[in-house]
Order: sequence, then C-alpha cells, then structure tokens
Amino acid sequence: MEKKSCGRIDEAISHFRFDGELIQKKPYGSGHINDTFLLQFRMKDGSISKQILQRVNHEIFKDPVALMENIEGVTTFLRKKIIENGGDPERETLNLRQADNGKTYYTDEDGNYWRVFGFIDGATSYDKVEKPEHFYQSAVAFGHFQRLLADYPAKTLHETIIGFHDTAARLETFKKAVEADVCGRAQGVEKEIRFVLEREDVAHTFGDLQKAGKLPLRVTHNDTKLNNIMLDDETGKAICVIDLDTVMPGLAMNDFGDSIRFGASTAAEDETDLSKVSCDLELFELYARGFIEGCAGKLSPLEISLLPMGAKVMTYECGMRFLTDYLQGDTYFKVHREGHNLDRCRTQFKLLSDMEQKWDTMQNIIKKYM
Ligand code: ADP
Ligand code: GN1
Ligand code: MG
Repeated sequence: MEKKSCGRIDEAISHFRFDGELIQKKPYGSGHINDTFLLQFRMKDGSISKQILQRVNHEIFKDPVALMENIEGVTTFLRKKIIENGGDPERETLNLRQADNGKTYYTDEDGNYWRVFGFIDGATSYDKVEKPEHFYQSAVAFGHFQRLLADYPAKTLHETIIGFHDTAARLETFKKAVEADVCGRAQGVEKEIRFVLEREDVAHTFGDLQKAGKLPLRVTHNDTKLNNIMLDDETGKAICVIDLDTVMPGLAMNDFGDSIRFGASTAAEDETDLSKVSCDLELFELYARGFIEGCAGKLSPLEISLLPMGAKVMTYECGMRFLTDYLQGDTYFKVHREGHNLDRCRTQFKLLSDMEQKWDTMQNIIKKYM
C-alpha cells in the first residue's frame, strides 16, 4: 500500500501550504491502517518545522470525506474546550492543515485522500509500556477524552466503519471467511478456528445488553492502543489522543478493553513466542484506576462492572479480525512478514486464555472501584 501512495506523495505535498524548504520525507510510525509520513522543513531562521502527512486508507474507510468531516468536527470541538481549560491547543489535540483547495484534505489524480497534521513535538507514541506511569497517564487521557466528548453532538458523527465493534457481526464475517477459505489456509488453523467458535457467547455479550437498553452509547475513540496517544517526553503526561478515524458512538468498555488488550499484554501484539504473552494484572489495575478517574463519574455502575468483559471482548474480537484477515489473504491490516496476521491472532488468543484463568481476580480488582 505504501508503494501505491509513494508515487503521489510529491503531488500531495505540493497541494498543502507549507512554510520553509522541504528537507526530509520518510515513512513514519507503526500504524496498521494509513500511510503516514514525517515531513521536515527548514525555515528561514534555520529552525525545523515538522508535519505529519497521511494517506487515508480509503479501502478501509469507504467515505473519506465523511471521515474528514468527523475529524474536523471533533478537533474543532476539542480545541475550544482545551482553550477554555487553559491548555495548549497546538499540542493537546490534532490540528489539520489546509490544502490549497481550502479543504482539510487533497484528493490526488489516483483518488487517494491526503491530509496533514501539525507534528506534536517533544512527545512520543509508545508501542509498548516502558513505564507503568505512562500506561496510567494514557488511561486518564482516554477516559478524559470520552468525558470531553460527552456533550459532542453524536448525531452529526458519521459511522466511518459500519459495525466497527459489532463483535457478533464480525463473528458472522469470520464464519463466512472460514467457509469461503479463498486462500486454502483454513486447514492449517483449525485450532484457532475452534478457539473462536468455542467462545461465541463473548461475541454476543454487549450486543444483547444493548438490545435490552442497558448500555449507553457514548462518543468513544474505538481504537485506544497505547500508540494512539502522545506522551510528553519531559513530564511523561499523556498530552494528546491521536488517530481519530474511528471516533464514533460506541461503548465505554470497548475503549477500556482495547487499551488492556494492547498495553497490559506482557508481549508485543505480534510476538511469536507465546510463552511471553500474558495479561499483567498490575497494569490492568493501574489502567482501570486511571480510566475511571479520567471518565470522572460518568460511567454507570454496570459499565464499571463490565470493564473486565470489555478486555475479553476486545481481545477476542481483535484476534478474530486478525484470523479473518489471514484467511482472506491479508487485505486489511498491513503485514510485514509471512503469517504476520496469524502470529497476531495467536497472541490475542493466548492473552484471552490468560484472562480466562485470571477472571475472578480481574473482577475483584474492578469491584474495588465501584
Ligand atoms: P494508523 O491509523 O495507521 O494507526 P495513526 O494516525 O495512528 O495511523 O498514525 C501512525 C503513527 O504516526 C502514530 O502511532 C504516531 O506515532 C504518528 N503520528 C500520527 N500523528 C502524529 C502527530 N500529529 N504528531 C506526531 N506523531 C504522529
Ligand atoms: C488498527 O490504526 P491502528 O494501527 O491504530 C485497527 C484497530 C485494531 C488495531 C490492532 C481502523 O489500529 O481496530 O485494534 O489495528 N484500526 C482499524 O493493532 O481497523
Ligand atoms: Mg494508530
């Protein structure tokens, strides 16, 4: 995918209003979806200005214009709140730059959508928890993000990926992928397929409660990986929530759970030595404390009690999505080696098994915060 977009990168750059002379452009970050580039410009006074250029993955986000409307709306809303709270809007929210067509995106000759964000300097997005305090800070920030957006007009948000966390619908898609077996890979992953099918109840838990009207839809981030947050290099505080492509009405427990799935795992998402993969309960508790604190009283007792279930559901769903993509020929997530999606699927299932073992303790930890 990167190769496809590289051909048009110069065209895209020429359609944004940058100051200074371009001295570097290079692929950046470890996201699985968009093509991200760091651009560096030398200014007249010798200083360096950095910008993030992204090609939106329009095979995944089918309506990039609607997606950009969401991001414009959310960042404008956050900017206002940050200013009201005496914060720094240049660092505490993403800032879209204008293209020469007056819009916040440029469409190239091949139909790719490009956008530019101001680079958040002096901050890092981590692929792994290096200090527990960082994880706690990210929890407060994701909780706070949800609270800040509590009065965002949710009806104006477009659903950028239909049924993004509809786990039951994803289970159906998975079953179809097994059935179709377009790459002839199903035979080699019978164990993993069985793992999914033995846990169908997990896929239905939240959908059933929603149908019964027991769970509020909130404006959530929906992709709360640790590397979707920037932590200040000096203070260690989480300063900015990034990757806003999936901000949509959703469930608080899923935002919690996706962070646990990624950050409380003792190994990388694509670790091949499964003996290294487990759920670190100290990190789980730390994140729970920070998230509940960040949401500042907005979560209902039922939502809080379902936080451990959020961790299970998101781990199950993500593992199933990796396996589906493996079966379908690796067309969704970027892969960097043979069997990459299968490796990712296996870490998720190992993690989920470990959560099952630790289930009572996970629930007891959350009870303390109710
Ligand atoms: P993807 O959807 O592919 O995950 P992201 O929007 O998360 O794309 O961007 C990928 C990576 O690029 C992030 O994890 C982060 O490291 C970096 N990044 C994105 N936006 C910024 C920004 N405004 N400032 C600094 N780094 C950024
Ligand atoms: C993708 O975009 P990124 O890399 O932050 C994916 C998430 C998955 C995650 C797994 C839009 O996140 O849903 O949980 O990979 N984003 C999308 O690492 O599908
Ligand atoms: Mg990302």
